[in-house]
Amino acid sequence: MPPLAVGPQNPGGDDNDDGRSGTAIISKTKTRTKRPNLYRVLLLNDDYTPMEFVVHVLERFFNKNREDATRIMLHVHQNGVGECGVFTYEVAETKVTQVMDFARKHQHPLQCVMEKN
Ligand code: TYC
Repeated sequence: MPPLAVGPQNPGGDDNDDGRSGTAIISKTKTRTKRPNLYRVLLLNDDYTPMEFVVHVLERFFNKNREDATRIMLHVHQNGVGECGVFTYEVAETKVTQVMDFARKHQHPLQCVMEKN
């Protein structure tokens, strides 16, 4: 016995059933991967924060080894600003907050900011 009539939107049917007995529509959903916006996290130079503290910040919060941390710190010292890393919005925001809290706790005026890449 043939199936009872089904409407144009195929009520009651599954997605691969066009309502005609013995036939099916195979649909494929396209995967669309969106690249996230990225943000640079920057350290700013000042006259008071000890160089060793900045190196420690780069090791602790940006997972730099001592050599890279020293290179970045000296770049900031000489140029006024330097990049610690590039992250998604939430990660960048967390890094900035962690660095600012840590600097405040140790009473250093070190500033850390983020900017859209
Ligand atoms: N200019 C600081 C000094 O001479 C060192 C320093 C480097 C401070 C980098 C901040 O982001 C900074 N003690």
